[in-house]
Amino acid sequence: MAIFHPIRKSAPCIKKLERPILTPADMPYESTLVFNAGVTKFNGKYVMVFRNDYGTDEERFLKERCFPATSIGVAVSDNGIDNWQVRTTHLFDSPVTKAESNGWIGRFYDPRITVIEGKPYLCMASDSKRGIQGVIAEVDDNFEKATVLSMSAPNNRNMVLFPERIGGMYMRLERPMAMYSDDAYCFDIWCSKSPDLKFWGDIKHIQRHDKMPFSNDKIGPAAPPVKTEKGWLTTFHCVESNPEWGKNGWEPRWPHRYMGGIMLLDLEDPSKILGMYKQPLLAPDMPYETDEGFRQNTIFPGGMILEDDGEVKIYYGASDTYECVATAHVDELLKLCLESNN
Ligand code: BMA
Repeated sequence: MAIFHPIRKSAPCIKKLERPILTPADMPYESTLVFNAGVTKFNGKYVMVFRNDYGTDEERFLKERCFPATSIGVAVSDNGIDNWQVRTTHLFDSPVTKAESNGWIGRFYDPRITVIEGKPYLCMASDSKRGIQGVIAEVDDNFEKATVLSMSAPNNRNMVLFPERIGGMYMRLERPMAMYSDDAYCFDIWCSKSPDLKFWGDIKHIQRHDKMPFSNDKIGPAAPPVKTEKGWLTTFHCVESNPEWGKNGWEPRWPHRYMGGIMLLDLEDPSKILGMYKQPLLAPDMPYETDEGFRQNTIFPGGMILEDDGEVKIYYGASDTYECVATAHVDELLKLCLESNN
């Protein structure tokens, strides 16, 4: 096991399970990596929409250096923890056709789910030779068919929708990738508004990637925000890079550690941060996060559910290989965000 310094640990209030909750071995179809899922509670069931990369394995990947195909799969569970029933059909498979994507050919990945006014929507990233766009799609109530509503301009990889309109407008967090900033690149978190989920504007800057206390590289929105009395509780991912971190998974070099952070945004104006935990909420510290899989030390949260009893389930991809869940009480998470000496 590679030990990275400084050592980072998940917040003390976080409970993780012994093993991931969904893996490539659980798939009824070809699968190499199952990760970066969105999860919601819908009509009494937990619905997970996940990324499935397939068409290679470790040996082939080392020669060809690519994942030829990605599909977006669906799994359903009664308790959000185990017994996930994986559907045999996908919402999307690559290459995504022109008809499915308003003229796009490529792949969709990293889905997040938000239910707004009783209707589920997906945010995804899409790749092509002309850049990365953020995709918003509506999904039918059975999670059998998704239809693209809008796509952002390149390059914008991480978008999440708020679960209700704020001041009459739909809102999203997003992470455009600016190339001509005063830094070599500028991967910050922004937020914008829309009257109809298609036209987006009134963009406001939220958080700089280069002002993070425990990372020094990109940041981006993670799971869709959850409403609490104190504000919008929301996770983000952040990347710590160090050229000395060499082999860290299948590739000869992967000098990065991805972690999950948590912050609280103002209920009426979510472009205002009310508080942020100054340490990682989720750091890679379980063997399946540090010692197994494609890209080790990679935590990528995509789903967060607040239960009636105050338990928060946080779903995240680990090692770009598995889907996992961690839990914490909402009061503890709020305390992390609001207590200044963290
Ligand atoms: C990001 C995305 C994610 C992935 C992460 C770590 O840029 O591609 O899907 O989890 O890198 O590999």
